[in-house]
Amino acid sequence: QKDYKLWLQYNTVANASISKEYKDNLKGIVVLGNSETIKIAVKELKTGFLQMLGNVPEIKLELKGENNLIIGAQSNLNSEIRKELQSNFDKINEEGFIIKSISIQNKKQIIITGKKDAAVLYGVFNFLRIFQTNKSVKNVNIADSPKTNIRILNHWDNLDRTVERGYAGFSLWNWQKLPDFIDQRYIDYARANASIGINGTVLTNVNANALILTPQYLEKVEALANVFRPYGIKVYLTARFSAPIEIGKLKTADPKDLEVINWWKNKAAEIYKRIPDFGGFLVKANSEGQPGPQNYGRDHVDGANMLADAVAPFGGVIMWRAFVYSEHDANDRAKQAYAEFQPYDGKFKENVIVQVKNGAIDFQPREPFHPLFGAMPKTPLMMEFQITQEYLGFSTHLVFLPKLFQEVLESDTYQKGKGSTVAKVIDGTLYQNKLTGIAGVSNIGNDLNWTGHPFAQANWYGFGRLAWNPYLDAETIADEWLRCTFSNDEHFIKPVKKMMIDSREAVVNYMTPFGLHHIMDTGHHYGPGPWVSDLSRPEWNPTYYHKADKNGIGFDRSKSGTNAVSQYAPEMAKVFNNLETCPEKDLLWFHHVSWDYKLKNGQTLWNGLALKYQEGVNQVAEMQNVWNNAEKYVDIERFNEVKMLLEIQQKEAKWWRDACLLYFQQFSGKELPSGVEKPTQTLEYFKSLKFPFAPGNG
Ligand code: BDP
Repeated sequence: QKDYKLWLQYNTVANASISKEYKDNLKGIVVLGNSETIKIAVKELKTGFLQMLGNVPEIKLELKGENNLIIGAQSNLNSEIRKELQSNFDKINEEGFIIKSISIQNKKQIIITGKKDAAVLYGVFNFLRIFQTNKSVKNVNIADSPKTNIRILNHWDNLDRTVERGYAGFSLWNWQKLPDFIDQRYIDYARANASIGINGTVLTNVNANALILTPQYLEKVEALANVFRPYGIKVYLTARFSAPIEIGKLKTADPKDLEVINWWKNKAAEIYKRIPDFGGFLVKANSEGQPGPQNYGRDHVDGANMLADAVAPFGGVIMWRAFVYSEHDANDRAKQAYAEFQPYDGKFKENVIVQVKNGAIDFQPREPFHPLFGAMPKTPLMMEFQITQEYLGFSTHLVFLPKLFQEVLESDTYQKGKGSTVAKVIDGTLYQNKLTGIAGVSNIGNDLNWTGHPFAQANWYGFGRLAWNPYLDAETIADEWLRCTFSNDEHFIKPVKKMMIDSREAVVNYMTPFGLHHIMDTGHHYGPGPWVSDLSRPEWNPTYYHKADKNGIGFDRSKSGTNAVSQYAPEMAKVFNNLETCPEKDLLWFHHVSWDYKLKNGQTLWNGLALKYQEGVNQVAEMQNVWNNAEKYVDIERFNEVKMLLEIQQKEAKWWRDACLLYFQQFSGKELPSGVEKPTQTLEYFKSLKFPFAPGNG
């Protein structure tokens, strides 16, 4: 099944001259070193050569002859090669790799190396990508290092194998059969991650279960860690703050209590005894009902630092989430994480990194960047993106997320003057942080194709590539992914790449144009629910976010409103605060705007809004066109899958348009402008739709 192979299809190189070039330049493979990781690298090369070129070059254990591919870590190279590559080694970090044409004793060779074996493996995957994308290997000269330390997937997987916000089946982790049964899936998962440079995985849900920290489960975690290790992937777990009570039989989980402190120290020692390279803990505390230090009158710093002390002797880290909003202050949820965390700047221990979602609310189709980025110069901040499409049509809608990720990473915070982009906060260059990272909430499950939608694989891929290099652009990523996953034919690449790039704006248009947000239906977040107003906490209700009334629509976060703009650097605060300068894409995020407000193109807001919803629908129709024309370049199974999914997406884009416009029309009292199709159902009908078994509801 092609779907299962992800971007590692290794299709035959169709272009004869390129294929010949590869064969001429690569007649043997010289393997230096014999670790598990190097064995994996060799196996990968064999598979790649066989599938793409039809034969495997001779494998040699020492350097003989010319036109070899040499693979091995720096310490295994002979002194001549080491000397030759010294300046390249100076440029890379511990995980970086070198792929280079070199001449040794007048003999031409290509070498793949790095400072450790895992880096060599990264080099091998990157080298195979050269074949996959049909690029030349003549005079190849690449030295590339990841720009962040922790490149990690967050699995919101429960121990019963349900996946919170998971739309690709059940959890990969078969806890019942572990540790004795090693599913091939674990190996294939590790391989796929290594191929894009992901080096960590949090196995369990942020809404944590303390049982994972019991010996019965740690044994299973250890088995997974053993599988992932040779691929350069560390295992992390979520730590339930009340675990000392729940599984430790203590009376409290107060982070200042000596018994509690010791309990965590012992727990850490127990874990590291099994898993010496255990990564550390991810913690959701005092957020949405999760226990935390505040239950004991302590704060986030007390909680995080206590855990940090427990894992520090073993080199572990604590990823402490800043996703907090209190039910006692519903004035503006967007302000709360900043209000609570910013004052803690400089107070966390060295091995704590604060994990911040890309926007201040919650993984919406579009949000302005989170105001915490750049605002905590003395604290390492890590990005949390959501790869699973909780608010973007689940794994049913084709949305290429790297476009969203790039928009966030490129945003200028101005916190240290112009050019203080979010990417520079994340890679540590803005404030010289040593600990850096990017997390992606995984979209992976046990569906045959891993991610539910064949194109959702591109979001896993793109996340990994951006975690490695947050400055990559989405087009480059789409281009690579398409070539590796489907075909190198330009007639296919060009239109389908454009379709992917445009897909992000399409979903914004048909769901939440002009900065609207959180108007999805209750609980499961599938489909429109702008009318929902009966949830127990005000800030869970769509009506809280759009605030539509007869005067207009939007959340006033300007100085005359909740003043959330003041959490940004003065330059950005000014831009967002002023109706004239606020980017129209964020208009209703920051302003309550009258229905008659004139947009830049001269339309009224009401007409503009309606036309945007229509544009989103039209864009999906165009995506269908593009895909139908791609039929001859794609295998029938994947072609049909995507075709059917796009048909659903088209239906649902119309559903979004009609439901939202009918609902908002009650307030605007205006006709739909020409160019917008008339709804075929009533508002009552849309309100009556219920989805009791929507997936991912935890
Ligand atoms: C929200 C999800 C919820 C998560 C929460 C979180 O609806 O399932 O537990 O975020 O990130 O987006 O903690």
